[in-house]
Amino acid sequence: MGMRQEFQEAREWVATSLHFRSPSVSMFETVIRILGGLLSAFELSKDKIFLTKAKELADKMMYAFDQNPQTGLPCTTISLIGTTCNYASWTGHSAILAEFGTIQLEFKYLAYHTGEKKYWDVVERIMTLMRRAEKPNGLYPVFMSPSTGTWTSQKVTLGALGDSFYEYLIKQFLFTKKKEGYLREMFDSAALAIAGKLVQRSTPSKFVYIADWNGGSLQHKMDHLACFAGAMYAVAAQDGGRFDAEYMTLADEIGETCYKMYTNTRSGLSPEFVNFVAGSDLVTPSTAPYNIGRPEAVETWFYMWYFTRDPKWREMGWTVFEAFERYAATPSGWTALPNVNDVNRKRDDKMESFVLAETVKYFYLLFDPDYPIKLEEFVFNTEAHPLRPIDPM
Ligand code: DMJ
Repeated sequence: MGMRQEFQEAREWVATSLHFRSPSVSMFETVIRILGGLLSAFELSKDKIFLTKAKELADKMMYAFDQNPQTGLPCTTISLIGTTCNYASWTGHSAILAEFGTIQLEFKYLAYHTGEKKYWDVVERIMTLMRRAEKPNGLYPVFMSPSTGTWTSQKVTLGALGDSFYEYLIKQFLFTKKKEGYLREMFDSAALAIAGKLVQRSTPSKFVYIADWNGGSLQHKMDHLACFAGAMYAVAAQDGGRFDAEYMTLADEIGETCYKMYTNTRSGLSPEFVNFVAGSDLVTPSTAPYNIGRPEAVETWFYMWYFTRDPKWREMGWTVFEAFERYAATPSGWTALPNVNDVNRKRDDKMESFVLAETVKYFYLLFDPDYPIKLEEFVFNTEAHPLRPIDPM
């Protein structure tokens, strides 16, 4: 963005004042946001301080992979000043698919650039576990026992708890320069299972959505989180492969539905999820009417614009950008709305870090004519931190 002076100031802060001292953090969030951010800053600046700090952080997390010798699945909550390691009680002390399956790009990149294969091995072991795991209906349930490696739930979702595992199958394949065919195969078979089992159409308008599966039946709802799937299918459709046309059609339809999630409300901002009710298309739920500036819809519109240059994606993006500016903007950032249909409600006094890392970045890229970041040259981690592909180790 040309913000070189701001970057230098941030660089000095990282060099002198960034310390990793939290006694309790989410392993996954720390990897995708902090480790991923440091590695991407290294990628784009080539300044070694970012790699050094990334290694310092990763070294404080490595013990999390040693707690369950049979599976190597890392704990979900860890300490950066000790070796406390926990799995959340609300999951029945299970490991979470979207968490242990969305740390691979970061650890592999660190391994490659430090030459230390141990960072590669800890996350590749998880991929081997997934490759061999039983896949009900060709899909991956959201919880796994870290001690035995068996699934502890039957729920399957492209929303919370499942989402970015699927994204990292195709992104890992691209990230290692398409040299690891097993990742493409794992992605294609999961992507086709999603299309066959979870993809539904609403009535009366026939909007495409991705339902959840609870082990016995479909739940006709779609998290805003699941809107990333449009970008995922689009990125997977660029290889001249067998399923490119189907993937692009699905990506287009998901991008359209996710736009409806915004235009369907009074503020023009999407709720956290929508229910699909027969005869009424999509309905904002009373249990989650809030918007916290999530990025997944604009992520899909950006990828679709990049690959198709269809102006409709920019038009959608602009409409939603204006809604954010109108209802979420404050003098210091975009804040959260507790109810997207009640714009007079007092707004929350906080902004998630993904608003700048992802949402605003995707808006910027959607309208940037110069494309400094080319999707042919970079793979974005799930927090939108660009990394250049590496050779497998
Ligand atoms: C982000 O932190 C990442 O995109 C993650 O994969 C899922 N959720 C948030 C934003 O909604």
